[in-house]
Order: sequence, then C-alpha cells, then structure tokens
Amino acid sequence: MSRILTVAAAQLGPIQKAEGRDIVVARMIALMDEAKAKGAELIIYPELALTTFFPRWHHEDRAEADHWFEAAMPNPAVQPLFERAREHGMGMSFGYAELTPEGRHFNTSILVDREGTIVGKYRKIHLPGHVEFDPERAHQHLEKRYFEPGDLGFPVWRLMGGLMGMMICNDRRWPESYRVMGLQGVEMVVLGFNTPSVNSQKPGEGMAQRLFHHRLSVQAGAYQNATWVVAVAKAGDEDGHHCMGGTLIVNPDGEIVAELESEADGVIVHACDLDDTRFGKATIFDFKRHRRIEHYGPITAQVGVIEPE
Ligand code: CDV
Repeated sequence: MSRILTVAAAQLGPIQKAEGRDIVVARMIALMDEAKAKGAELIIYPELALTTFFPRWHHEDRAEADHWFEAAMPNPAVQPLFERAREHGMGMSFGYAELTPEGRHFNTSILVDREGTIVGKYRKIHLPGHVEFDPERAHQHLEKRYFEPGDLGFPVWRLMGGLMGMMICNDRRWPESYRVMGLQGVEMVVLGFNTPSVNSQKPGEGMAQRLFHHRLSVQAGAYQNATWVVAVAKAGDEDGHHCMGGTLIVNPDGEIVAELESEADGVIVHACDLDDTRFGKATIFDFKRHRRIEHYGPITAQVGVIEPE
C-alpha cells in the first residue's frame, strides 16, 4: 500500500529588518507557485516566516517589539498567501509571532488545510536564549524575553490523509518533542528554524558543526519515531547576522531524501509515502510492545540533572 503526500520544503533567504510583510508574502507566494508546479500538495515555510529573526534585537521596552507580532491570523498582510493556497488547493504551514487578544506572546506555527482553514496551532515549547541583554554573547538571542513557552503541548492532527505534527526550531533538538507526537502515531512532523551559523557562546563552533547537530537531531527524531520530518530554514545574512540553511526532508528510516544547498529562497519537493512509517512503528519502535515506562519517571518528574551522592 502507499499513501503519497507530496510535500514542499520552502526555504526563505534572509529577510532584512526594513523589509515589510508584503515583500515577504510575495516571496512566499512565488515559492508556493513553484511548489505547485512541481506537484506539491502541502508547503512548509520557516519559523517566524513573515519578518526578520527579531529576537536578536534588544528592546529595553518590551512593548516596542510588538510590531513584529501578528494580532490576528489570517490578517490583511497574509491574506494573499491564504488565497493563493486555496486557489492551488494546497495545505500549508508557517511560523509567526503571535500576540493574543489577552496580550500574550508566543512563537507560533499553524497548519492550514486545502480550503484555507487553520486546523492546527502549535506554540514553541523549548525557547532558547535569554531574557536580558548579555554583553558576553557574540549576538543576542532574546526568545525568552519576547515569548512565553507554548501552552498547547505537542498535538497531532489528521490532515491530507496523514497524522501531522508541528514543532519549531530548538524543539528539534529535544527527543521529548518527537516522542510525545510519536505516541500519537505521528507520520509527518513539520518544523521551521532560524539557526545562527555561529554559537554566540562558543565562537569556534562553526557552521559545519551546527549543520551536523541539526541533521543529527532531525534524523534521530525521524528514525526513533518512524516518521517523516520536514525541516525548513530561514537562511543567509540578515542585517549582518548569518543564519545557516540546511532545509531538508528525512524519511522514517532517518535518511535525508532531499536537501537544499543554497541560502536563498528555494523549494525542495518530495513525494512522501506515509505508509513508509508503518514498518518502524510495527517493529523496533512498536511502542506498545517495547516501551518500559516504569523506568522513565525522571523524564517528567525532574527538569535538571541530579547526580548520585
Ligand atoms: N530559533 C532557534 O530556536 N534557534 C536555536 C539556536 C539559538 C540554537 C536552534 O535550536 O537552532
């Protein structure tokens, strides 16, 4: 049997601080048209796709950062993207900064069906970085200043014939993110990321190692949960700050089946057979038969390391 879902990973090149959402949305539509021409039914864009990666900029007054946030979704700026997706009959997922009616701030991504209806929302749980300006770092990463940790868990949705889940950027480094979705039978995890090409606290850690850790995390998550993973970068030089690329699609065996080489806007398309998840889920990662939860208590009972006496 096969259940093919043809997916496009739509990488965005850099977005400068001065660039408006209208310019970005036009670029996203161009990528969508290209993906449609290549047969894609579902298109995935990066984390915080509509703006530059603003958490690198420190605002003493936190409210000054609110102009990077979307108070409604869809809104007039992104309406053309929703309309084009509906015309094409394509599903999509993209990330944005969410400002709720109650004034809460989240790093969010959504899942949209072929009719343009938002069917799923995820709010980033593993927020990296710090709260206050840190002069010791090569660059700032103020996600903990501007966002609250997500409050929606790691749900999985039925969409386009499969079981779909979302995570965002740093979540991909945490096995727990995949496993919570794996326990709901996830067949495709989609995620966007903005990963600076140098470690702000370890100047010697260059892009090659950063890309290695990225691939390692995504490939392991895919294999250990027998799921497809689609990981999409925002890449290139944003106002002097460089983000790595590494947009890729990984199969349920943990193998990279497509990877984008450039740091510019670009699309990779792959026909993913969701039934390829079945073998792993029924054998080595048949959770029901093999998991030993009586030994996993510390994973949910404690946060940090407790060394033995
Ligand atoms: N946007 C991110 O979450 N970036 C982190 C960096 C800071 C390590 C990442 O995991 O790629």
